[in-house]
Amino acid sequence: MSFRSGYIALLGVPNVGKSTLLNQMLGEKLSIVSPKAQTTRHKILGILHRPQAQLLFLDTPGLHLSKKLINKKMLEAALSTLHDADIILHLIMPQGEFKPLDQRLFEEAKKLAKPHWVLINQVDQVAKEKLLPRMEQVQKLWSPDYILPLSAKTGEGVEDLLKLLVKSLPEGPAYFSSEDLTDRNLRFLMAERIREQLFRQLHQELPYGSTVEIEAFEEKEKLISIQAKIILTRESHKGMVLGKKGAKLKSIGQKAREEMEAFLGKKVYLQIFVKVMTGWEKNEAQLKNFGIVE
Ligand SMILES: Nc1nc2c(ncn2[C@@H]2O[C@H](COP(=O)(O)OP(=O)(O)OP(=O)(O)O)[C@@H](O)[C@H]2O)c(=O)[nH]1
Ligand SMILES: [Mg+2]
Repeated sequence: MSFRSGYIALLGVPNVGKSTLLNQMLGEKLSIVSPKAQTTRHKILGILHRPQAQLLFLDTPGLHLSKKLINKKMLEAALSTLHDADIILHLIMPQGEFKPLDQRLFEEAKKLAKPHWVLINQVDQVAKEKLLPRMEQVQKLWSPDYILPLSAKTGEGVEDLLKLLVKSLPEGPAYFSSEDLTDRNLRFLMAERIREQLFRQLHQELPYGSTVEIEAFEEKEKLISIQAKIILTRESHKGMVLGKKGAKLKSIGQKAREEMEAFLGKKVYLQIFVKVMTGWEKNEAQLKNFGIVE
């Protein structure tokens, strides 16, 4: 059997489960996940190594229309992956209305003549009888190359998807060495773990006006020492991030540190500072600086 490889883009509206699926396929928590929409802000490559194939997954920000610069840039970043992809995985919910961007995604895939697979995710959330009508609806709307029901959370249907992907990828070399999990560096991945806690532990709009930068990452013999900065867009948010007597920040730091230790397999000493930078999310140069714009 010949070796196969290629890029596989994970696309869909916010919260549908793209990052959860990426992690499930990799068997590793690479991308951050939260119940809030628009958790993922950057295009993230996740590499799955199989004996006869290398699958290069691109996790993307959820497709969402907004006038805000940061959201526009996130949408651009997501749609740009269409050009790199050999296969487009379009995730949808098992019930509910489609969004205009679902239709747009289908049209873009067609325009580019790329394989368009529809994944009905979160099937653990609905009764089995609901799946057939959903599949028929998708078939009528887009007649995609495949329609696969699965659950990114439980893993149901995921191995079948992987087998089909391996068969469908073009013949090609291993582009990355066998130890590589991603093209992102550890600083990025650790900053993401703090951002995940901001999404999980802060309310309403607060996480959307925040970002995280790693200022120092120092590997010592027995531990890794990390210094991070949470950047907020408004002074009034600082108190909410710190919480009463600093309790909220402590809890964010604690959980982020546990996640870091699980990923790095080493003890972590984490220090977090909070800084206000007004309007960073409206400034293209800053968005570039934080890696949201390439
Ligand atoms: N029950 C169930 N929940 C799921 C499944 N997949 C994802 N979720 C949950 O849905 C929420 C969103 O998951 P994410 O993986 O962050 O979704 P996403 O598409 O990456 O979202 P954005 O990055 O915001 O675009 C989380 O609370 C997940 O635990 C699934 O198959 N079943
Ligand atoms: Mg995501």
